[in-house]
Amino acid sequence: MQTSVSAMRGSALVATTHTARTSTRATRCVAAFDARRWASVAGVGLASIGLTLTANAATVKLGTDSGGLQFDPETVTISKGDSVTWQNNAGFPHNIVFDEDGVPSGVNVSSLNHEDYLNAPGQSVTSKFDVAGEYNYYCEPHQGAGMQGKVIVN
Ligand SMILES: [Cu+2]
Repeated sequence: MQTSVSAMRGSALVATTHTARTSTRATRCVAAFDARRWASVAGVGLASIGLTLTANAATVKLGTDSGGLQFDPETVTISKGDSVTWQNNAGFPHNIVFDEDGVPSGVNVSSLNHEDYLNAPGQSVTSKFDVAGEYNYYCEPHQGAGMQGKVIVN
């Protein structure tokens, strides 16, 4: 019983927040205030709400804003079950390749790799990481230029 009630409350909060994002600045302030009041009524700390609403994901640019052949940032740290999205930025085509010796043992790299070249501006791909550890990867076209990155999964 208690679980379903709190699930409903969670949904209500997400709806409120979504509305706030698409509204004017003034409305957003009001909505934030409402959320704070809601939090105190429900006995939920604002800190925990913040954690819940923070997207559990990281985004990595393919090529730096200045055109460098690098992943930006080169290292991202996420939690188990989170995803990483790579987005074409500059100097493409790029791709995302993990080798078996660069990931935790037993991880199937074919579920992480995006070997097809990303050719279009803004094109993106996403992989989900379910096993803790360090994952090293590189871009095949620019491996010789040192385009490599790391995902740390806690
Ligand atoms: Cu590349």
